[in-house]
Amino acid sequence: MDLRQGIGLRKLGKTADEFQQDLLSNLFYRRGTTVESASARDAYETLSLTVRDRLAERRARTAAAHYASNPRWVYYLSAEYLLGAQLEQNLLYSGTGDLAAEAVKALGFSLEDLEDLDVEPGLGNGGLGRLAACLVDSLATRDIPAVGYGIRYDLGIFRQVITENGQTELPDDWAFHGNPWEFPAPDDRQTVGFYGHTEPIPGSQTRKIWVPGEIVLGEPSHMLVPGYGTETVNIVRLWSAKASEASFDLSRFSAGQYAEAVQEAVRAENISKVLYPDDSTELGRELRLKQQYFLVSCSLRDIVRRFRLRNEGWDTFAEKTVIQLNDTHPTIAIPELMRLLVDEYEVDWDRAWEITRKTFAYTCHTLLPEALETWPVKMFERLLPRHLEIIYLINMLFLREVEERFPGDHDRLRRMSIIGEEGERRVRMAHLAVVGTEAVNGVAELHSKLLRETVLDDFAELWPAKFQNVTNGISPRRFIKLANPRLSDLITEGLGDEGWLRDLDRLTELEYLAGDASFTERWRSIKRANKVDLALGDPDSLTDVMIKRFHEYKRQQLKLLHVITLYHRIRANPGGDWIPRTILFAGKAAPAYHAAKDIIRLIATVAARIEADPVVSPYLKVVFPSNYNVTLAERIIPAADLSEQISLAGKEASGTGNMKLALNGAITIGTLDGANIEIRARVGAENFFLFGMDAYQAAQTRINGYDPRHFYEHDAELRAALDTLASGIFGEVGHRVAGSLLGWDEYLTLADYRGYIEAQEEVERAWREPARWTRMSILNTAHSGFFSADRTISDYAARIWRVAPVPVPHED
Ligand code: NBG
Repeated sequence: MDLRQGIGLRKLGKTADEFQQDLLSNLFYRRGTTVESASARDAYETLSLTVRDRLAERRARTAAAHYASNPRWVYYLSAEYLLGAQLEQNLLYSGTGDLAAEAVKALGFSLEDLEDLDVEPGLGNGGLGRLAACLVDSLATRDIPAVGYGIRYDLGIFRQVITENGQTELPDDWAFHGNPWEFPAPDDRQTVGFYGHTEPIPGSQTRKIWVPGEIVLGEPSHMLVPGYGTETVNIVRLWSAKASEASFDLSRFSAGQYAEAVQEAVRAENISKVLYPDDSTELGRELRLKQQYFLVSCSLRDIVRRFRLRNEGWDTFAEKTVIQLNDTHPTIAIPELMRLLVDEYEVDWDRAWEITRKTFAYTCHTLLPEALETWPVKMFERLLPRHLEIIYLINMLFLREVEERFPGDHDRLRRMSIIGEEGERRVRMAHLAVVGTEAVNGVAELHSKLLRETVLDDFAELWPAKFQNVTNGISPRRFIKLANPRLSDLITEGLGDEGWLRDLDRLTELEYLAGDASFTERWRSIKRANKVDLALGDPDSLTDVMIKRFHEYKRQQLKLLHVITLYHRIRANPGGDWIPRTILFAGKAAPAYHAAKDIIRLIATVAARIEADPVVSPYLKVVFPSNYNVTLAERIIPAADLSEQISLAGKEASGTGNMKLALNGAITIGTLDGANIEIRARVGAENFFLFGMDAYQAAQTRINGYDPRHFYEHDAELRAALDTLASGIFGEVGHRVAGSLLGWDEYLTLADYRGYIEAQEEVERAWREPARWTRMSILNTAHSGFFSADRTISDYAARIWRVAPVPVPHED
C-alpha cells in the first residue's frame, strides 16, 4: 500500500543521493536558505524535517491501517512525558542514520554537531514521565493502536545549575528555537470551561447544565512516536492553552492599558505555561488542578471525536476504548466522562457509569501518603462545580455498595469515602480512581502487594480481582542501543544479530559468553572507554553512581554518610590500599523542597572539600554534574560500575534507573525495595549487593520506636561521620542535615548505615577481582531482558487492556 500513489506524490528515496536531494530541497524550500549561508541551526532543522518526512509517510500508513481496522484503542493520559532527544532516536527508528551522516557533510556539518542542537522536551519530573515515554515507544513497537495525551508546557522541568551553594533553577524554554518534531493540528482545537455554576434541568434528577465562567481553548500538536523494527508510527498529542479572541480587550489597549488589555489572555495561557507550577500557594494549587482538567477535557473530547469517526452511539465505546490514567493527575477524566455522557449526550446515569468504569484503568506510582493527591472540596466547587456534584453522586452510590457488603461498618465508610472529612473536606483522587476504573495496578511486585495490604487495603478487600501488578520497564533502544553503542555492538556480535533489541530476553544467551576470555576483556574495555567519554573522573576508578530525583526517601543522605566514612578512613590511613572511587550524584530537587536542596548543597560542599584535600583526593572524587535529564542519563549510565538503589524499603514504588543501569552492566547495591527485588531475583543474589531492612522490618522498626541516637551511640564510625557534619566544617547545612538524621527521620537512615557500609566493603572485595566483577557485570546485562518496556506493554495488553496488535503493511 502506498498512500502517495493516489495523490501522485513521489516516494522518498532510500539512497544517499536521494536523501541528500531531499535535505537540500528542505533547506531551500522549507528553511528558505542555501548551502552557502546555512547555519548549524539551519542544518539541524532541515535534517530533522527530512527525517520527519520519512516517519510522516509511515504515520500516514499507520493511520490508514488503524482506520480500516476500527480497533480497540489505548489512550494513555499522562501529565508528564520525558521523551528525550528526538533526532538520534528518529534516525535510528527510520534507519536513516548513515544517509544523514553523509548528507549533512555536504552542508559542512557533522551529525554530532547537529545532535548538540537537539533540545530534549523536558515535559516531566522523573521516573513517572520517563516511564510514559518508554511505554509509548513500546506501544508503537508492539503495533498497538495508541495515542498518548499530555500537556505541551511552554517551560519544562527547570534547568538546574549546581554550585557550591547548591541548586539554582532557571527556566527551561525548550522550544525557544521552535520544535521541528511536532505537527500543529489547529483543526482539532477544543474548548474547555472552568468555574461558573450549574442549573437543574426540569424533570431530570441526574442531568444538569454547567454554565462555565471562563473559557479556554486547547490547541493540539503531536509528536511522532515510531515503533522500532516495525512500520507503526503512533503519536503523542500535547495540548497548549490559548486564549480566545474575545479575551483580548481592544478598548483597554487603545486606552494605553496594555497590561490590563491582555490580562485575561495571559491568565488563560498560563495553564500550559509551566510543568507543575509551584504549589506552595493557593493560586499555584488551583493552577495545577486547572492543568489537570485542561488535559482531561481536551483529551476526552478528542477521544470521543476519534471514536465517532468509525462508530455510532455508545454501545461499543467501552469495547473500542481503554483509557489508562497515569497516576492520579488525570483522574478528573472519570467525572468528566460521566458529565459528557449524562449531561451532553443524555445517556442515563447507570449506563454511563457502566461505560465509564469499563473504559478506565488506573496505575498508581507511589506509596508515599503525601503523594496521594487530594483537593479541597472548596476549590473543586469553585473551579469545577459540576464535577463536584458528579463526584458526590458517584460517592453516594459507592458508599451504598460498601454498606451493603459491610453493614454497619461506619469506620470503613469513613476510610473509603471519596471525600475525606478529617479537617478541611477534600476529594481523594486515588479513591475516585479506584472506584471509577476496571483495573488498578502497581508498578512492581512489592509495590502492588503493599498497595493491596496498606494504602488501598479496604478497596482490595472489596474488589480483589481489580488489583494487579505490572512491573515497569524501559526502552532498550534508547537506554542501550543509543546510549551505549559500543556495548550494543558487542552484544550484537555475540548474539549474531540485532533481534535482541525487539526481544530483550535473548540477552540470556550472553551467559555463555561470560566465561569467554576475549569477550570479557572487550566488555571491560568498553566500560572503560565509556568512562573516558563521560570524562568526569579517572576511568580506572570504580564509578559509583546515584542518579535520580533528590528525595529523603531515596536516601542520598545515606550515600553521603558513606562518602564521609571513606573520607575519614583514608585520612586515618593515607598509605592504605584504597580503591579509587568516583562517586557521581546527579538529580534535581523540587524547588520548594528545602530538605532535599540542603542535601544537594551539602554534597557540593563535601565534593569541594575532598577535591582540595591532597590526602584523600587521589582516592576519592565526588562529582555532581548539573541538570540531570534524559540526555545526561544516556551518557552516565553506560559508564557506571555501581548502581546505588538505597531507598528505605517500602518507599520506592519501582525505580526504572535501576533497570537501565543493570542493563548496561552496572551492579546494584540496594535494598529490598521496588523493582530491586525483581532485579536481584533475575540477575542472581551473588550478582547484587544487598543490605538493609526489608519493608516489613522497616514498618516494625517504626512501630517499635526508631531511635537514631541508639545507632549514633553504638557505632563509632557513624558517630564520627555525624559529628563531622555537625561540627560545621561543611557549613551550616551540614549541621542541619546531621540534626535531621538524628531527629525524627522517617526514612530510618541510621538504622541501615552499618549494613550499607558492610555491603560497600563487599563491593570493594569484588572490585579487587576484575574477572569476578566483569562476570557479575555481564550477568546483570544477560538477565535484564525482563525489564524491557516491550514486556511491560505485553503485560498491560494481555491483562489490563485486552488489546491486540494491528500490524501496518509495508510500503508497496
Ligand atoms: C514514580 C516512583 C518510581 C517509579 C515511577 C514510575 C511518581 C509519583 N512515582 O519508583 O517514585 O519508578 O513512578 O512508575 O513519580
